[in-house]
Amino acid sequence: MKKIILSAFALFLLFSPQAFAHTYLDVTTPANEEVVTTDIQTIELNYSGQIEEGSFFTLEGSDGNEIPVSSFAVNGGKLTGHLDEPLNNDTYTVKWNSISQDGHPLSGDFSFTVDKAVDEQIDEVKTEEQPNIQNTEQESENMTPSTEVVEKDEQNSSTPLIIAGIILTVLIAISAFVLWKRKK
Ligand SMILES: [Cu+2]
Repeated sequence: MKKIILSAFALFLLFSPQAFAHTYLDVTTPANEEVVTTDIQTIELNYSGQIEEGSFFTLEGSDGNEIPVSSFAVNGGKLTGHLDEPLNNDTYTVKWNSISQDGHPLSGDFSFTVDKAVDEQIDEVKTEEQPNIQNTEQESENMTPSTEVVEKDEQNSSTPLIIAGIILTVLIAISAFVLWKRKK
């Protein structure tokens, strides 16, 4: 009976190492399968216990190419990797290798996605704002043509159209004023 209990205990030790002094990966930033929408330049792995210096991870893009990690820092149970540049939009896999305080090597992987707003969209918003400002300065007559321009996204060809619109509006205003004065 004792033998059975002992071997059961041994099996338990073998298959559930996490329950003992052995360290395991607890929380990561970004988390597994997280979608990050901001610039990210550090990846943090928090373990259940202390890990040894020399713990590291590799970072792979969806094409399998490795993104260099410029430096690693081990602080108690925290492994931090710093990147030279913010990550581009892609899905990344972190393959980590750490040494638990009890000397056991640990490894595993997790992945996350970077999905930031693209710069081009910011530029479009900026150029769209300009004709709108001109609209508010004038009367509402000019609203329709310039909103059409914005929808077409033709930034370069929109400028002469807007100028023509301004001239037209001014001409209409002048002739309306002249007509109104004559009637008086
Ligand atoms: Cu262990």
